[in-house]
Amino acid sequence: MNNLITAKAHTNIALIKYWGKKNDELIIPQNSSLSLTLDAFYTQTSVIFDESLSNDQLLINSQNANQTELSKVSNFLNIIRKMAHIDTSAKVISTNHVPTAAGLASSASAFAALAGAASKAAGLDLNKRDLSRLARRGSGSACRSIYGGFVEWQGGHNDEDSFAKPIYDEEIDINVIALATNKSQKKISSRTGMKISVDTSPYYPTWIKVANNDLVELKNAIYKKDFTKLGTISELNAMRMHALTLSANPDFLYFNGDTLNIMNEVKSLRSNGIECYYTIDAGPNVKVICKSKDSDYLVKYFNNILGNENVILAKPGNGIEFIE
Ligand code: 2P0
Repeated sequence: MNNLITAKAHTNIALIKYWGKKNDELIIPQNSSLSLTLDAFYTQTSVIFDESLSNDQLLINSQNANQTELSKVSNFLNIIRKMAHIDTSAKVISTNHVPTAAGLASSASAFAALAGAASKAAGLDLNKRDLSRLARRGSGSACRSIYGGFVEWQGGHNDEDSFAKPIYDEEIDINVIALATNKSQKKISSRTGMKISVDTSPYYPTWIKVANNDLVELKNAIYKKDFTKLGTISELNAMRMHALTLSANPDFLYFNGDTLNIMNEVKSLRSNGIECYYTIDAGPNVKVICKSKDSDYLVKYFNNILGNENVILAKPGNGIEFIE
C-alpha cells in the first residue's frame, strides 16, 4: 500500500459484438464476444491509496472529473477495497491517448488500466484471468483489453466464469482504420442501447443464437488465417447487432449519413479488388478492416473523403502493461 502504481491498457474493437447483459450489476453478457486489441489507442492510469485523503480523487486528462465519472470510479474502487480489506481513499490520475477524432469509446482501455493499477496499488496480486474478471465489473468490453491481439470474452453465467482469454498468439495480417464521421449526432450510450434492445427487440433471442454461431465461424477463420472469412463474418455480425437497435421499441440508430456513405465506399472498394470490410460500434464512426498491404492506399483514400485528422491507422496491440 501507499505505492503509486501505473498501468497502460489499449482499447479493443469487437468483431463479434457484446450487446446485452444477463446480469446488470455483475456485467454478465448475454453472448460471448471476440475482439482485436488496437495499438493506436490506450489509457494510462496511476493510482495511489492514501490515508490522508477523505474521498477518492479522479483526474482525467489533467482535469477534475465530473460527479458521474467520479461515482463510477469510486464504485469500482469499492470492489477492490472489499477484496483487499481496506477502506482507504485513492487518487486516480488517468490519461486517454485516444484521439477524440477517432470516436472510439475509451471505457474499455480506461477500466482495464484502472483495474490493473488500482488492484496492484491496493496490494492485490491478481493473475490476468482475475484482472479480466475485475475489469469486466467496470465496463464489459474492458475485460477484453487485459490481453493483446485476438481476445474472446467467454460470456459465462456468473462472476467466476465470465472473463476474457487470448485465442491466438501468432501474427496475423490485419489492420484497422478508424474513421470518424460527423460527431454531432445525439449519443445513446452502449449501456442504455443494449438494455432497450434486450428488453424490446423481438429479434433478440435470434441474435444470441446467431452471435454464438458467428463466434465459432470467426474463430475458425482466425485459426485458418482466412482473411476473407474473417472480414465477411465481422461485417455481418456488426450489421446483425445494429438490426437490434432498428427493431427495438423505441427504435434508434447509431448511423448518420456519413456512416452510410462510408459503408457504400467500402463495398465499392471491395468490388474493385481492394479487400476491406467495415464494423461499427455504438456510434456513427466506422472501422475498416484490411490487410497491411492495402492500408496506405486506404488511408489516403479516406483522407480525401474525411480529412487526415479523421482517419487513424491501427494495428494489433498488446495487453495490459505496468509502467515502472
Ligand atoms: C463491444 N460495444 O463488444 C460492444 C459492441 C459497442 C458495440 O461499447 O455497459 O461500454 O460498460 O458493459 O463495454 C460495449 O459496451 O458497456 C460496447 P458496459 P461497454 O465492444
